[in-house]
Amino acid sequence: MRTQVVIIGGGPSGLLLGQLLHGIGVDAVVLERQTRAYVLGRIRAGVLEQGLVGLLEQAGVAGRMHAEGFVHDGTLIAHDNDMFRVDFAKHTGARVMVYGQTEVTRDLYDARAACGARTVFDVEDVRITGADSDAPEVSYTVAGTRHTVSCDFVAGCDGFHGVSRRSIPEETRREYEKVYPFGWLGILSQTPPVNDELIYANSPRGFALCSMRNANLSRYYIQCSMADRVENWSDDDFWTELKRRLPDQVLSQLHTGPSIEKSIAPLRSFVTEPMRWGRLFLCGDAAHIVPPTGAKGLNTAASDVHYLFEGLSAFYRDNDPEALDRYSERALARVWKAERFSWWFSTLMHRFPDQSPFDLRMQVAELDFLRSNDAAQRAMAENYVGLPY
Ligand code: FAS
Ligand code: PHB
Repeated sequence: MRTQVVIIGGGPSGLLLGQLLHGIGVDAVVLERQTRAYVLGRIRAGVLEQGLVGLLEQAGVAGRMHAEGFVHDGTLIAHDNDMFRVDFAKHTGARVMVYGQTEVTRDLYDARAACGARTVFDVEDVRITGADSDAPEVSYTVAGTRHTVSCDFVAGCDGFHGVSRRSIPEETRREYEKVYPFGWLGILSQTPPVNDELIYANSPRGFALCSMRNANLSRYYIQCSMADRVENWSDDDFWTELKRRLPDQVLSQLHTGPSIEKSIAPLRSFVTEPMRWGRLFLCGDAAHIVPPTGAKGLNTAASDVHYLFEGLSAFYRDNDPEALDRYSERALARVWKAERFSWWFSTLMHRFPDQSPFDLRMQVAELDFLRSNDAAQRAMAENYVGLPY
């Protein structure tokens, strides 16, 4: 088989890149390890930056998002049994879109199927050869048969546990990692959201987040121990603990109910450099991970796709490799700013096991500064709605 771009990974990064390339007549095949249903069964991000909204519009897959998503002008920060609001629209003129990653991925899969673009599911043993040549190849097995695809470029969109990053020689890679000493226990419940905007809470018992997917589907998270297991948490235990972490003023609006999904996610910051090796380009979680506190994971994958799409467009349209040659530098400049914001917000909102009394006073001072200072709120708002591409 032959194509122009092989995209490894059928998550949001790979699908968005594939849809944008289709829009300019560049042929790409997506290789996905799982089934479509499995990919769509994963519950992940919920907040889209303005940049990602724009890319989905550019890809022609923004219709359902605009019809069913929620535009949020700000968010609430809860601390010491009180809350204050950070007004994104006032400080930046921009907003965010609350629309689940699952729905973004569903819309992208539907669009890909509708335009007849090739997606191969259930692939195994994907291998990249010749990435450091002008004729890379990707081989894989599906239903017991081995296949090889020759191409111009390979987009490694296969997430943190994928094969692409590991295909770059170890001596070429520089990796940076920070593992946080806690995780997030998240549930999805068919209940009305507790508030019409998100609530991020720093409480003496730990972090909590109140989010949503629609008027009758809520997403909640509480900080939990790394040793915690989902089976240790009944729904009642979860609701009881969540209530202990939220201000009294919202408890009367909290609707509890059975969880339809419950999972624990570890928190880490991770970056690999460079994000390019020859004709292999890494996108999204294949290259970097952020703690979900700042809602930057999916959104930083989107900016990678933007830069890579710009490079591939210039190459195929004008035979100009310059934007491809600058891909890693441009993507990493924004990746590190997303890493910083995610680290800052996670450090501000969580309780760390080894926190000293001085550390706690620093958190209180930072929260008071954010509560009372326009410049501090503007800095947070600019990062939250998404720094420019
Ligand atoms: P993805 O991991 O989504 O997709 C990679 C795809 O590649 C997967 O479908 C996988 O099956 C496939 N793949 C892997 N190896 C392969 C191989 N060898 N061959 C072929 N295919 C292969 N971000 C937020 O902003 N907010 C959140 O609340 C949030 N919560 C998260 C919770 C969890 C448990 C996780 C893991 C991540 C969370 N994230 C969150 C981050 C998440 O949204 C990612 O940033 C986003 O999925 C990145 O998209 P992709 O880069 O496409 O990677
Ligand atoms: C979510 O709705 O899943 C969500 C929202 C904001 C975050 C993290 C997760 O910072």
